[in-house]
Amino acid sequence: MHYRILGTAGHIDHGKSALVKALTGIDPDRLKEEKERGITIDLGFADLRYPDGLTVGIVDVPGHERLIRNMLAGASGIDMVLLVIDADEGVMPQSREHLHICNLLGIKTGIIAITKVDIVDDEWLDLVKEDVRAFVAGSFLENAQIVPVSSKTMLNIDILKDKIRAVAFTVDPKSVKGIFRLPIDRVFTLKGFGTVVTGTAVSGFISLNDEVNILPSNIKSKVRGLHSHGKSIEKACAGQRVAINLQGVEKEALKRGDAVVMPGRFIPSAVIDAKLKLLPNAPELKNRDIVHLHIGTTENMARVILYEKKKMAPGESWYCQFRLQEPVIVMSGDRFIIRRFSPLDTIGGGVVLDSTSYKMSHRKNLESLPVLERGSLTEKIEAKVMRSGIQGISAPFIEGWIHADIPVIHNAITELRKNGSILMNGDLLMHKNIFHRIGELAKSALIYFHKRNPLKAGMPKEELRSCLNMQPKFFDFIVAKLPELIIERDIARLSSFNTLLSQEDNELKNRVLAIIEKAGCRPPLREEICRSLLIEPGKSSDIMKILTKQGLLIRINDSLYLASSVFKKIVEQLKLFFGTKSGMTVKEFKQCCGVGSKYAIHFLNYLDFVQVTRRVGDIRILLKNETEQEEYITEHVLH
Ligand SMILES: Nc1nc2c(ncn2[C@@H]2O[C@H](COP(=O)(O)OP(=O)(O)OP(=O)(O)O)[C@@H](O)[C@H]2O)c(=O)[nH]1
Ligand SMILES: [Mg+2]
Repeated sequence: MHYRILGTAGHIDHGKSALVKALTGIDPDRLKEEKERGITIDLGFADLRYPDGLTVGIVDVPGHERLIRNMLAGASGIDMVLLVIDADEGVMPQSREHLHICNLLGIKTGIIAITKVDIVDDEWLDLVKEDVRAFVAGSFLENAQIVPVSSKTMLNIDILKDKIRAVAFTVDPKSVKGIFRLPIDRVFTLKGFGTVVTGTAVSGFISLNDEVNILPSNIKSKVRGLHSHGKSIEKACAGQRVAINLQGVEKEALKRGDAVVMPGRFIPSAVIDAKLKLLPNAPELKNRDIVHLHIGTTENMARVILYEKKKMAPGESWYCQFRLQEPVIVMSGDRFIIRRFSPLDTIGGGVVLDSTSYKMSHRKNLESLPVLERGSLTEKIEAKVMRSGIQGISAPFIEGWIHADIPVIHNAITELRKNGSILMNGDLLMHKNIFHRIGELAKSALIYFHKRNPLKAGMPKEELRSCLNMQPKFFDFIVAKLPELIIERDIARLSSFNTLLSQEDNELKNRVLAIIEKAGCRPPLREEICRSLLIEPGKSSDIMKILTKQGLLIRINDSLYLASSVFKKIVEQLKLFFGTKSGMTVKEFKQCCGVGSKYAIHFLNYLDFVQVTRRVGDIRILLKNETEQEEYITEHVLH
């Protein structure tokens, strides 16, 4: 089966809908008001089926100048255009505007139908043909076939059908291997079914019972039913007009412009980088002007930030950033149209280069835009990973970021990892330049911290992470790769840090140690040391921490520290004692180790804590063998 989408285009009343009906037998004007007023108001749909398996879905658009927004929603997904021109009236303003729009949307091919030939004579028809040829000169329809038709007499309708078929096969089909996305163009309820949305599947495929997301409102749902071209189906793919019956979603929660997508791949964004082209007859566009931005079936107000430019002249192309009023779901490579407010007309359009951009400095953003415009897929992905900076970007989001087949995206990522351009942790990607920059930033943050806190073992890890503004998972991954950074428990320090202790503090540290060592089993409390050496309590704490960390002191509690050498002796004494006895009272402990009453309970509690001894009623027993004790002490105490 082959699927293509054809859109009509042309001035009001030129016979677009009548021609669709003549071609397919389906009247695309389905609304009561449309029938009454004889004009198309909203999009109409029909399909043209050929015996060889080709189905051309037709999107019929309104020609009225005030209804261009509906026309744009319809034109966004089309592969080819059927430009309709009234033989009597010839080229009119919306013939021109629709042609411009199709040009800007990057539509590559189509057919021109001159309608209502039953009401003009041959001579007039020849003049109109000449006129039309001149009108499309220089556009993508320059060499398109011109077919004179009458929907009233059915003249040349079969010929037109054949020509549509021939043109359809010259168009590349939409990719089934891309990520599934369907911009919604209609929402309605069907009795007995519930909410149904329709649209053109622009990439990928979808099956019955698939989980889907509706974005940007982030609604989770499931595909309860699928219809395409009038038939109930189990699987729908890119290029098809699709109706999806969504489970558990109210009609009111959805609107044209939302997108049905595969979960976990898309990020709604209100900041979009693009290459914009102004139409030759457009007024100049100034930096920060506000425009109507139409992408896919979405319509939004947006401020245009021109990169390093104050204004754009008619006919000019340049890079810009759109800052939208509401987030949208679009992909890099999508086409867009901009319209101004008053008078309301189309002034330009172009292509999205980064669908989820950032409000960064102009220069930084601008640098990578030519790559995002013209680079290979691998280069574009590298540029995007670079742009995503310190936060990185996950590989599944790349699938929803750019138009490309999923396997091709993953090959590109593998290539970038192999050549060292990007790092990957789980599915999170980071550019090597950003990694180096984080290394530098972390280093300077620690240098600064150590300088200001020379007695502290290092900076709390969490503080460093938040100062670098990184996600926890990525932070651990990155610091593990930086040899000059050491993380011990929850503290980060530079590997060279010890040398940062000032000479004065070093001397102080040695004096504290000497006092405690000299006092043996009766060490002064930290507060007493502070008083005798005139040290601030905070500083004394830091000094104790360093000494403990260096393995020179044992911390019994916040006030009481014991020299490690003395502690070792106590343990040795205990073992001698337990060589002959199996239990020890507090009194026996005091006698055996020469410890005063003031300390005995604290020391014993500590010995229990480090599992040298255990308290059983009023006595202590020896708990572990020597190696076990040493291992336990090194692991839990000497840090
Ligand atoms: N004589 C004659 N009349 C036609 C032909 N095609 C369309 N008409 C008439 O032209 C009028 C407009 O036709 P539509 O098909 O509604 O025009 P449209 O281009 O769809 O108009 P909008 O959707 O409102 O832009 C209707 O009254 C049609 O009957 C034709 O081939 N011959
Ligand atoms: Mg119509």
